Amino acid sequence: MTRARTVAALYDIHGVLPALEAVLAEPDVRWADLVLVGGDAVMGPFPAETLEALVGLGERALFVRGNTDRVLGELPADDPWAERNAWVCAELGDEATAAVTAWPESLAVEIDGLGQTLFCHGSPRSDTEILTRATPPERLAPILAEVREPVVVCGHTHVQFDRRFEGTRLVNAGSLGMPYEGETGARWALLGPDVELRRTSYDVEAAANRVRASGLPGADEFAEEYVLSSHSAQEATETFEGMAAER
Ligand SMILES: [Mn+2]
Repeated sequence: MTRARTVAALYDIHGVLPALEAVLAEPDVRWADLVLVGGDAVMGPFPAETLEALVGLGERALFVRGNTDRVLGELPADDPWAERNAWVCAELGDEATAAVTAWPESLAVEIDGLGQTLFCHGSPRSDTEILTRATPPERLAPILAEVREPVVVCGHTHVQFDRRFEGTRLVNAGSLGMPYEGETGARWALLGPDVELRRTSYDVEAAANRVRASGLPGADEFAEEYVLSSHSAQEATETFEGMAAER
């Protein structure tokens, strides 16, 4: 079992390198024992540079795979992100693509003050399962039934929360690159000895210009939709819970 005093949880970076650069410059990230990358790291405008920056952290970096990492190179042609997916794979190259798709689905770290903490992308049992601040007890109970760790950190829905359900503290670290928080800025979480949900502001106008010049298919839309504007947390949460109820 890996042990740490502090872990910076960086989720859903989505290749937004300017957001990652800003967060990696945070003193609490620079001094964190571990940087836990919680999946959906590269599906966006700067996949190769994002991966390089993370791998460059050396042994401090640990990786969990997200759904968009898992399907690199194999999205059906009619998927709305198929073109971006193909572009990201080409940017990464075969070796890096294979490395990303081989990341584990989850891993646990013993964190001082928190205890055993399980990091996953969607939920402990699925990288596409939706967990929000509004997920009702009847949906939470089976998801957490087999979980032994007292703390679970997830992402995928891009809205931060810190809630408790029976014996489990369930945290969503939020998203660096595609935050749905009603305001711009990168979201992440600092773990140990408590849980802090953090926001790092950065120059989103400059970042949007870099995104537009990245070559990502639909780069202008990406910059507008995810870097310059932000859906409200309430709206995103309701949308996700509606999707979850339909499944
Ligand atoms: Mn995801």
